[in-house]
Amino acid sequence: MASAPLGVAVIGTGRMGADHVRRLSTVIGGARVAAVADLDAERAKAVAGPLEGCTAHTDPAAAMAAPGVAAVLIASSGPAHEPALLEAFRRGLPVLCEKPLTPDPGGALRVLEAEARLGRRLTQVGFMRRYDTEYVRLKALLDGGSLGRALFLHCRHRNASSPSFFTTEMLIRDSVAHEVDAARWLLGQEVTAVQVLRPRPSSYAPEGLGDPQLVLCETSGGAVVDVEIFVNCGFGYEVRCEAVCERGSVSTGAGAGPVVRREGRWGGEVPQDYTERFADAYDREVQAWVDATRAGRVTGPSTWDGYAAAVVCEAGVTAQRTGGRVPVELGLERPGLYA
Ligand code: ISE
Repeated sequence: MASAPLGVAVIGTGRMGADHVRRLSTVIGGARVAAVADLDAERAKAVAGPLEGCTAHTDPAAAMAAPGVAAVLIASSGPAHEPALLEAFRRGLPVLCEKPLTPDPGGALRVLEAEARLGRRLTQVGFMRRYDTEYVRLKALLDGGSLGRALFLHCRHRNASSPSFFTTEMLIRDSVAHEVDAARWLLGQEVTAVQVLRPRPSSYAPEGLGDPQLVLCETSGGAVVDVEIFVNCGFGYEVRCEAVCERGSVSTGAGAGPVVRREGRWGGEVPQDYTERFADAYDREVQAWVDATRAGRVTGPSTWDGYAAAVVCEAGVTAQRTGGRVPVELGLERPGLYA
């Protein structure tokens, strides 16, 4: 493995991008932030300022061209991912791209085709649940076979509140995208159909936001996945998954924090957001990317996984609108590059 730290250009310095800059600079080993880009020049400068040798840009391409950059971490908003990915491919730079790969299947397909033309993988998609200790154990138990075949995944995905720009479609494309990837990965199956049930929105949901919803997915191996998505639950951040199998069940996300007994009551804390709940998973994800990149490899969730998630989410958005059961057509076989 090369000894020089990997110089990373971080594209997007909002909440997730800034958290990854902190992680690359102070938590994990073998990397440094060589450049950052953000449409907000002041924000980019503020993030780059304390970091030695880090330049600030408003143009992602300029950040990728900056001295010392050997890899790219894309953490800008979903619609900005496609041009940034294509630019990284043009420069032959390995990429860690936050989810969603792109918000729409058309964009994901163009990215897939561009990577296929290169004939090698350059992209790891930021589905960080695959690096969460409990999810990793859940997968090992399912793969081990002692519980038999998985029949159901019961998932709950709750955010304390949603940002002001959040739309009803984003409940699927931005939030449930995680469960779509987790289900495909945990079960080793594709999602074949989606339905969405929409209760009367919570009176605490922002005007016009259809929150919460229940998303039902059928899979190629005959399992059913149900996802409660509730992005203004008020009390905190909660992600749970229970796999019900033929001979037992496994559940994750119950919260194993310290339990306090005081004045006749007992209780603990609920994390308030994903950067807190999945902090360890993000650390492992980014460390795995840096290690693989320095060793000249690309691992983890691929462009194919990002494409498949985008196609399932598109079906989910159609199901939101129509109220019907929407079959999922991936439209192409998994290319050999992603075997
Ligand atoms: C956000 O973008 C994430 O990725 C979080 O994990 C998810 O819980 C949240 O709903 C999304 O908006």
